Amino acid sequence: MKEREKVYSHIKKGDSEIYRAVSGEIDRQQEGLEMIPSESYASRAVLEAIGSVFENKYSEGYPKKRYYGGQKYTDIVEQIAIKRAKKLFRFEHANVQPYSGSPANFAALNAVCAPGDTIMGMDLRFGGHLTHGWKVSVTGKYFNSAQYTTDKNGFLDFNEIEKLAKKHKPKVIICGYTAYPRTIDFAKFAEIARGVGAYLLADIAHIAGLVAAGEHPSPAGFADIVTTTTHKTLRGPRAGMILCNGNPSDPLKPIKNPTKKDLPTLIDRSIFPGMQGGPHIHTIAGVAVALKEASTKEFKAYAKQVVKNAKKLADIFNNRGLRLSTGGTDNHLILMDVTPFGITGKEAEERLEQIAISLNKNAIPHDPNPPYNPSGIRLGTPCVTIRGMKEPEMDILGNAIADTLEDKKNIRKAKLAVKELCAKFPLYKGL
Ligand code: DSN
Repeated sequence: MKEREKVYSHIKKGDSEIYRAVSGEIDRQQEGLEMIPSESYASRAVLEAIGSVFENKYSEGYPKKRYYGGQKYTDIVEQIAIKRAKKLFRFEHANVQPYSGSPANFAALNAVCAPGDTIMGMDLRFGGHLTHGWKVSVTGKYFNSAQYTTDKNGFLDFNEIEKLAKKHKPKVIICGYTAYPRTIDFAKFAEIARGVGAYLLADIAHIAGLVAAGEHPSPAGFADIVTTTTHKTLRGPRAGMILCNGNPSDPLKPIKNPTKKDLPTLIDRSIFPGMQGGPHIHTIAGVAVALKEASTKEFKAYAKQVVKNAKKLADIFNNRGLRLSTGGTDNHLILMDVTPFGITGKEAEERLEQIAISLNKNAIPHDPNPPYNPSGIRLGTPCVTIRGMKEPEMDILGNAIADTLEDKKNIRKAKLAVKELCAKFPLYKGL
């Protein structure tokens, strides 16, 4: 029996429709290249943890303070995840219960803001996230949202950010992005936040794996609150975390005039009972496994190569005269204006799908086109790096992408190049 049939034998027997979909998705992931920069491949150990019997367990509350019985092993798992998160990211407190990044962001804001308070994050169209105060998000409805943008080349403009902070006096300034290819200067943000008495929230979802491995400066020592997902460069399951400094106090004791030292309590209360019910302990088990993996030297080597690969791709694109936002990258992602090819981001995404590369259309800073049909594409290197690809493969890949964007006639040859790379760098080998 093939390993796949063995691993999924119960679904195969009990629900052939879902088995076919699972099997099809394994094939799709193995036979194509994933270049969406917010995606990665969880290890088999992480997959086993999230598929474990912790799935069956309710554990509302926090370790040693639960509302249900039978918590001997859930407490062990959550405490291990907390301990590993604190150590890896160098913060004194970690809440590992957020279901994902969006709830983590809302919970962090809800912890320190009352409805109507002002928050300030980057405009979605420039690389911010919905939950950084964009108008259709609850964070843009529930709070008063001021938004900053970038300069004309796509770089953070700290003069503008400081000016806006002084004007709007936000309670929270948010840094951290979904489409920013450059290093974030957390020290500069902290200075601006201090100057206006704001909390600094760093959403490091995209770069968490790079931060863990020392490939991007850490927000530790600068940000008051850090939010992150665990499934992007960090390579864990789909979940979120919130980090801050201090120790939680008595959960039942009211806090009259909260200060920074109350952040752990405020954040814990905001997650539960504020926003969520029972934590997904099976996912937290996967987070714990991923955090252990992220502290290894193999992970450090992966994170280093992610950045090297992105830089190599950017070099290839630049050599071929393609237009990159900010002119290149310092991290895992590249934002490219595809309009010089006479196509939009949507068409570029569709064309690259034909050569089995998944990436996403994306607005570029100061984009004249609407978000559903923007001028750019966003691509990243975590997944191809996990498969073992290095600079020579980026050469092949970069040229295949550029050829495809340049002329539809090149699709056949580019598709073959991608197919060869997939075969040479297998994913979940044997599955
Ligand atoms: N959806 C994520 C991304 O692709 O960047 C952000 O949450």
